[in-house]
Amino acid sequence: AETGYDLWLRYQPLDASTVQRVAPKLRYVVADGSRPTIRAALDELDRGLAGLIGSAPAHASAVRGEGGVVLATAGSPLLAGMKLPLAALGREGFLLRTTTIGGAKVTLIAANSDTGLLYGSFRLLKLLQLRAPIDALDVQDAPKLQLRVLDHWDNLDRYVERGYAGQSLWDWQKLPGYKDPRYTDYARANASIGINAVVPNNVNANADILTAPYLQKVKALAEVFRPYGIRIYLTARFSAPIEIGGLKTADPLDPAVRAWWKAKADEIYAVIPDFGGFLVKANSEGQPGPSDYKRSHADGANMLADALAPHGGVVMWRAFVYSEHNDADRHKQANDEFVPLDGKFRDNVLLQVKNGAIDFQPREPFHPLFGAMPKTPLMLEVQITKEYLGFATHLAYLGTMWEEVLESDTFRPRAGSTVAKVLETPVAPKALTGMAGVANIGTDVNWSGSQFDQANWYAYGRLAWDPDAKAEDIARDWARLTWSPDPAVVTPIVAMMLESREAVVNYMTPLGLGHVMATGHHYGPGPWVSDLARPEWNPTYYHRADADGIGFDRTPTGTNALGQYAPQVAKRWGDLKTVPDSLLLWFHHVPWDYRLRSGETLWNSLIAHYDTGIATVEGMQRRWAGLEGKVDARRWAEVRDFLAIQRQEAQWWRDASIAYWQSLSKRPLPAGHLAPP
Ligand code: GCW
Repeated sequence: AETGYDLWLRYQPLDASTVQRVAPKLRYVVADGSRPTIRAALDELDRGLAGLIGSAPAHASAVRGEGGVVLATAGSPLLAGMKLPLAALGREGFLLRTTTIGGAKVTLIAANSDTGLLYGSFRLLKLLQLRAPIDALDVQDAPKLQLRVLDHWDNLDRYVERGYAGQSLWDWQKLPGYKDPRYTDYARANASIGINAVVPNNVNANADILTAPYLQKVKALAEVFRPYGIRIYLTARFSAPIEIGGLKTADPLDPAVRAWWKAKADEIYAVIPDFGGFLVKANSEGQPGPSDYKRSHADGANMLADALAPHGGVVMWRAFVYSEHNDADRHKQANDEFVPLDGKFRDNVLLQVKNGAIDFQPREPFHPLFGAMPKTPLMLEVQITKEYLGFATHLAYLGTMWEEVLESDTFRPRAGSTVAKVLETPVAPKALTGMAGVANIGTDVNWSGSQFDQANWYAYGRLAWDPDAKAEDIARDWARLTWSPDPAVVTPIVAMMLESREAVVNYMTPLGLGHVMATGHHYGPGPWVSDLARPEWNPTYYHRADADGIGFDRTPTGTNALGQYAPQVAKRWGDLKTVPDSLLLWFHHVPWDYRLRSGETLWNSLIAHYDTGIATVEGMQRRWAGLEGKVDARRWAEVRDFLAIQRQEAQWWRDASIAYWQSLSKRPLPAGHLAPP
């Protein structure tokens, strides 16, 4: 039965005529299977071709006529005499070419590293899954970012913070003795989309992960991941020297603390020689950090960076920092904190910045730090798990959301400097680049809690590889790989995916609203909540609605968070004549009767957006109903039921939100507003 376990690597049999066409070209593979990563590539080619064309290829040590797939790294005698543009591919790129070796027409996969060959093998299989012709291949590809990271917010007791797909995959109790084969399937899935770094534990960190027994368990995971080109990183709890080191302080300038971290790094590298480094959440939401000792974030990050540097490790230091002791608009706090530190971090530190300044809302403007720290490598952090977008039950394809951020023009240093360009352009010749995604993966059979949430894992990998990729192309590939190559299936699925995120925005946070979710779980509506201990956790802090109007004035008459953006951005978003409706209430406080550029009043438009959100979900239900019998029954029924939940809860969002707004605005519901059934 279809469960979704195979993700986008289903390798379903090709139809007979396609098999006729491609099978003779893929009869044997020439590769050095004694190298672990090439072994992984061979295993995948065996598995994929067995599924797709009905038989695994033979393994050969030399070209022996037509029908060969040849895997070769730079310098291999197999490539003698060929002029290949390998230099342009970097360490992880690959090329895929139909060419002639020893007089025989073969399919060549060439790269500078074994990982490149693995990526090329996955690409060949993907082309076959997509029924693309493989007779005259000439593909060349390389990732645009160096670190393509999955961050798991998994606790050591297997509870996943903001996880909606079951327990943590990592069964620490059975590690290191038992390496669940699922870890290998996880690594395969990641490698197939180019993810090359994994942080298995939560940023709200438990220092125990850094103790000797846990390092043995981490080592076992690293051994599974290594052949797949994936390095393991760990979150470092800033107070670890006190908690597991027996020191009295964790002050980053204290010599004993520095020595402790250095010794800890040496210990980790003795166990895991290719350990990647640390991810750190410090002085945020109660986590310990350098500010506890009146030291800067640079002091904290640099101490860890110095401990890792001799081993080639890096520090990913999170910019998600705000404090209840700071009266400034939360939107401004990270910039206030970090911009003055530009240029003060070691070369092996990256600053990891969420896509928006608040917190993974259904829509946020891009974070003003992008473009504002020209001397500091910045990573984008996105949330694949849908904490604020309806968990796993609401269908929301996030490719379009991330594309919106990546395409945003920061105007820094110049027009056209999109967030994608900021990420892709190293701040110095050898500087680090990267992107991180908070994983949506757990022990559920379908990995991600729903069939469609697999698309978000997939899209994240594709965008981390190429931040300029198009969300629609990614959705189409995913739909074809995951559901069916039949255009009658692909077209409606892609349409659903492309409209889905805006539907969520419409029924949860229309017109630039944000952070109006109920407290704690963040699943349902709670715009009325105003009594939480920390003011910046209250929805009322964000929407500022009262009898007169609604919205957060972040222009110069308000908090002027807009002043943290480039002047071109501040001007456009700060002016009511030019701010897009989609960000109106994020930056402006306006009266309920304010006229939008469409001529509609804000009040009527607000109601219309909620209605549109529900209508879009109903449209998705209709599209899905049309696919009954065209996709397997089990996955189809699951999606149908989830859409029904989403429809019901979209209405919950609308009705609860409107009832609350109406208690303030005292405006009548406009004619034509969808009445509750
Ligand atoms: O989105 C918020 C979440 C917290 C999370 C925090 C963070 C890991 O509500 O659960 O903690 O962000 O990103 O650190």
